[in-house]
Amino acid sequence: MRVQLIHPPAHVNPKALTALRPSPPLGLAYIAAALREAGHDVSMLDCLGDAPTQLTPEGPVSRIGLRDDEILSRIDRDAPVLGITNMWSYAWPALRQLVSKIKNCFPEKIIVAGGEHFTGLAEVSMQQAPIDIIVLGEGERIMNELVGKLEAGNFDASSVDGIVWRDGDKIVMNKRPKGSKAVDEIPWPAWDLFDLDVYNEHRFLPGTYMGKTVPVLATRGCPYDCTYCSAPNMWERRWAPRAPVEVADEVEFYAKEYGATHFPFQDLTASLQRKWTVDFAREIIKRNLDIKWQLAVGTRCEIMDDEVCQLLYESGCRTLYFAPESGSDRTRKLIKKKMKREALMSAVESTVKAGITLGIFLVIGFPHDRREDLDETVKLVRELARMGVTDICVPVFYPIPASELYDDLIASGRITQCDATLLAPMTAHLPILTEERNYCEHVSARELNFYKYWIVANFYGTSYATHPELMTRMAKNFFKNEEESKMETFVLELKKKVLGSGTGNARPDTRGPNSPTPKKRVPRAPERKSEKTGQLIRLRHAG
Ligand code: B12
Repeated sequence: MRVQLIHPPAHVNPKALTALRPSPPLGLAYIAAALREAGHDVSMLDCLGDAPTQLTPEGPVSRIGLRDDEILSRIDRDAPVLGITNMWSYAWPALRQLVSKIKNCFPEKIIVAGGEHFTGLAEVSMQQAPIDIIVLGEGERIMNELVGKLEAGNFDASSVDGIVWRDGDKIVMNKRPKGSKAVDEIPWPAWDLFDLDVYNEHRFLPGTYMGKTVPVLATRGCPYDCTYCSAPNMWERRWAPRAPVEVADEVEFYAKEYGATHFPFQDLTASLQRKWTVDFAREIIKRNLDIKWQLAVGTRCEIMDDEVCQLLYESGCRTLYFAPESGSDRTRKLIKKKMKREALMSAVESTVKAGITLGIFLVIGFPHDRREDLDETVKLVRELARMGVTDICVPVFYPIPASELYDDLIASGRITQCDATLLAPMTAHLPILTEERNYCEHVSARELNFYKYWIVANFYGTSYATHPELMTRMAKNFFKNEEESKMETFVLELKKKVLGSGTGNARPDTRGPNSPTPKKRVPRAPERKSEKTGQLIRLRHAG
């Protein structure tokens, strides 16, 4: 069957104080690869990659990418199924308008949606836009079963586990299949359907930019149940690692076939098992690949001792982020972080000693936070700075759909299911927090603003006073346009804003509705054979 997948435009808040940049949709690239392996004819409409410098103000945020009329003109007339992704709920208010326009123009097409947002707010999304089917959670197996059955005709939606569909006016949610541990069966992402050179050129990539980049994923899910995170709903509380050899094969393939030298991992938490982490590092070292990599989204710290960190550094790992979220034992307990202070401090020591750039993720203003909790965070960041930590990130808490705290705040009536709530992540990095965006019961927005800047000043003040070499490095990198830390990324993004990187228009549509795959740079991933059976590795259906 012919399927067109759509990567919507990105949204940024031009006033936000953040180093975050859009990035290529790894999840959608996996869906494309799975559909292609099942024999379907897949094309990709990359609304960001096709207009990376086209900035369109849309209320409090700005869109980067194609405008709606340009997107509609690029819809594949011959594809009966359109698949659309959305990872971030803050993008939904804009995206639902686009979905409605697509359905108005192409009422006969089946719109299938997937991604973190749709998994967290499936019914709401179906009520607010003419989506036909939502695939919940991990999508490869469910999407293959769905499209296979649509192609076979006589489609019975109730027979596909893990989808939400329309039965007349009713919205029906089928039961979700159990997540599979057989992650090595999943075909490598179809990066050949994207122009990753464009993402590299604009540094639209996760983490700090350290050279020609391809994002990768080594594991799926996370066994923890932190109250502010939606991962338990998205992936169940499972952790499924790929075989270290498999991940190294993929990295080596991009290094050899695309000349990539940098690999940000998008895992929720890759370094959960000491043995897996050591085996992976040794696999990379054995292959003598001249690469750099990082865990761009944060990872658990418990296994990080001297031996592990030295091996990681030797294998090219240059940046890690630990996420204690707070210096307060009370807060960490209440958010179920299950991270002991001793484990954190010893991991920090080993990581810094190995020469790996370390950043720390913190959050202030959790609903239960008190001044004394925030004071603990102030003390913690001073100590971390003295120990050689390079960066901190301190957004003010905002509720994420399908997380425990989100449901609590809805239940208590503190928030309602509305656009303002969804847009909260977009305002979390604004210079000043206002009371209506403050979800903390014990500390006012004015005080939280004070604490945010007091924590940042204490960290960077102590850091540069005790590690002046970090300032010299930043100055050097500023002129070389290089970045080795979030602060350096932030400063370079400011430079880009001030010097103006120039806004451009959409790239010419090289695809014409009838040419499925345009010329791309990353070659198509090879077919893989199982070492044991010699058989081609194939994705088997769920259940
Ligand atoms: C990597 C990551 C980042 C990276 C880059 C993300 C990127 N573009 O790829 C960075 C660090 C930039 C980032 C930033 C932020 N992130 Co983030 N991020 C993640 C993380 C940890 C992993 C995403 C990932 O790669 N997963 C692996 C792939 C394979 O999974 P997937 O994308 O979900 O795709 C699968 C399914 O969803 C489904 N699927 C996906 N698309 C489609 C389409 C179809 C048609 C179908 C059928 C199926 C399908 O199938 C795929 C394969 O199984 C997720 C948590 C998670 N999902 O695991 C949080 C997460 C998405 N991030 C989150 C947030 C809030 C943010 C920030 C807003 C935080 C902040 N305030 O700054 C910023 C926003 C940045 C921005 N640019 O605007 C929240 C979003 C919650 C929500 N509902 O909005 C999440 C869920 C974290 C959490 N649990 O709270 N993030």
